[in-house]
Amino acid sequence: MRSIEHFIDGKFVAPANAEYFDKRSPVDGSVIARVGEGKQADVDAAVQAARRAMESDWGKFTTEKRVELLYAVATEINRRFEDFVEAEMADTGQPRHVMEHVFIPRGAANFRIFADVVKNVPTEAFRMATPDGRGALNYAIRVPKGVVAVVCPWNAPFLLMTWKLGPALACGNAVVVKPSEETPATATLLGEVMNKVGIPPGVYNVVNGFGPGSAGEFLTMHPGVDAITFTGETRTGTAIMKAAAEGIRDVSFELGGKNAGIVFADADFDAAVDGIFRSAFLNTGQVCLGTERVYVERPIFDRFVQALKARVEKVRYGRPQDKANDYGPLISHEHRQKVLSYYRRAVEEGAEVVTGGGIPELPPELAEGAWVQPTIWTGLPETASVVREEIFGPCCHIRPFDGEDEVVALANDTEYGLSTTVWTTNLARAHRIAERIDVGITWINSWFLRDLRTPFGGSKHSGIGREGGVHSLEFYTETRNVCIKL
Ligand code: NAD
Ligand code: 6OD
Repeated sequence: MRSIEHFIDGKFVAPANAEYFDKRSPVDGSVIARVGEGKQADVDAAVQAARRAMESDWGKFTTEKRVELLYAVATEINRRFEDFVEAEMADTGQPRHVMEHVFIPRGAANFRIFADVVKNVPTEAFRMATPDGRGALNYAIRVPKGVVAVVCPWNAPFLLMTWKLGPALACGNAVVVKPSEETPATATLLGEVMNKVGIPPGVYNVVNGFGPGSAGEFLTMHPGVDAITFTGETRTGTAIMKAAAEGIRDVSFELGGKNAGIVFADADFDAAVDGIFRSAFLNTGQVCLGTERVYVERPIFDRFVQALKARVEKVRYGRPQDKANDYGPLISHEHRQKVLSYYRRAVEEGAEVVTGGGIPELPPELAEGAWVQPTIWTGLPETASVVREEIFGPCCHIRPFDGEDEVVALANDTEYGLSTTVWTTNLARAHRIAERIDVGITWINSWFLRDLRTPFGGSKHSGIGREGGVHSLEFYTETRNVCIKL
C-alpha cells in the first residue's frame, strides 16, 4: 500500500506520531493509499521550515530568479503531466478529459501567469514638492507577507491549490499547504517537482490531515503563519476567520455558492442546453461555480427541461481511465449521504423528479463507489431547502420566469454571490443583467471560462477578497511606503 507522507523542508517525512488514515477510491471504495495525519508537531515543523526559508536564499532571490524557478515548475508539471492526471483521477474519480483539458493544464498555467504578473508590476512613485524647493521622492515597495497557510478543498484539488501557490510564491512568500484529506496526491507530487527544479527547502511544505482537531486547525491557529488563504465551505470559513482573528492575520476566502443559470427565450437553444448541462453536471456537480438553480423563460421552459433531461440521461458512468466515460462518482460516501439526503428532501418538499434522484445500477466492481444519478427537479417554491442550500452535487432545480426584472430578483435571492451564467442573444440585456446580479463573475453564453489575470472571488457569503492577476498582489504582499528627501 502506498504511503503519502508530509513534505517538510524539502523532504518527505512520516507524521510525528506515526498516525495514518486510509484514502479510498471514490470509484470503487478500495483503499488506494495510507495518508500521514498531521498534528501540532508536524505543523510546527512545517511552519518553522517555512520561516527559515524566508530568512535564507528564497528571501534574498530577485524577482527574476523567482520567475525563472516558477517557469521551471510549470515546465516540470507539463513534463510529468500524465503522473498528475493519474494522481488526480485516482483521488477524485473524475474523467480523464476533465484532468487533461482543465484541471492539470490550468494548474501549470497558474505558475506561469503569476510569474509574468510579478515580472511586470510597476513601482508607484511620485516626485513631491517640498517648501525648501529640494523636493522628495515618495515611492511604494511590495514585500512578501511571510508564511502563508494554504487550506484546500477536494473538488479541483490541483487547480485550486496552484491558484494560490502561483501568486504566493511569485510574490516571495513561503507556504504551508493543507490539502483536503480526500485529495492529498497532487500536492505530494508537487513536492517532487519543487525539489527537481531547485525551489529551496522550506519554501513549499505540505502537511496532510483533517480540519478540526487536526492539521487544518493547527495550521490556521499557528502564530508563525502570517496570512491564510482558504477555499472551501462557508461554515469552515467562519471557523478559520475566528482562528485568524488571533494575531490579526489577513484572510482570503473562496467559499460556497448557490449559483443561478438564466436562459432567455432568445438564447441559442442548443448552446444553452449544453452550457447549463456542463455548469450543473461537470465534475459531478462538485464545482463551486456550478449551477444548482436554473431559470428558463416561460416560452421555452418545457422544451428546455426535456432537452436537458435527454442530455443528462446520456451520461456514461465508469472508471475515469476509460476515455468514453464522461461522468464520475461523488468524492466520498460521506458526501454521497449528504447529496442523497437532499434528493429525499426535494421529494418531501414537493418536487417533480424529471430524472435521476437516487443511486444508479452499476456493475458489481463499481458497487462500493460513491455514485449518484444526475438529477433534475421542477415544481419547487424558492423557499425549498434544495433551492436555497448549496448541495454540491449533480443536481439542479428548473423554474420558469417572465421577464428580466423577475429573474434578477430570483437570482439575487440567496445568501451566496459567487457566479451566474446567462444565455441570451440580446447584447444590451446581457450587459444590464451582468450589472444587476450580485456575484463575483457573470458568464454570458459561457461558463467556467476566465483569464487568470482577471479578478475572481465571491460577494456575500461566497468569499472575501479578489485574487487573479495583479489583484492577487493585494493579499500576497505587504506594501511599504518610502519617502526620500532630495
Ligand atoms: P471544507 O470547508 O469542508 O474543507 C476545505 C478544507 O478545509 C479541507 O482541507 C479541510 O480539511 C479544511 N478544514 C475543515 N475544517 C477546518 C477547520 N475548522 N480549520 C481549518 N481547516 C479546516 O470544503 P470541501 O468540502 O473540501 O469543499 C467543498 C466546498 O468548497 C464547497 O462549499 C464549495 O463551494 C467550496 N469551494 C469554493 C470555491 C470558490 O472558489 N469559491 C472553489 C472550490 C470549492
Ligand atoms: O480557475 C478558476 O478560475 C477557478 N478559480 C476555479 C474554481 C473552481 C471551483 O470549483
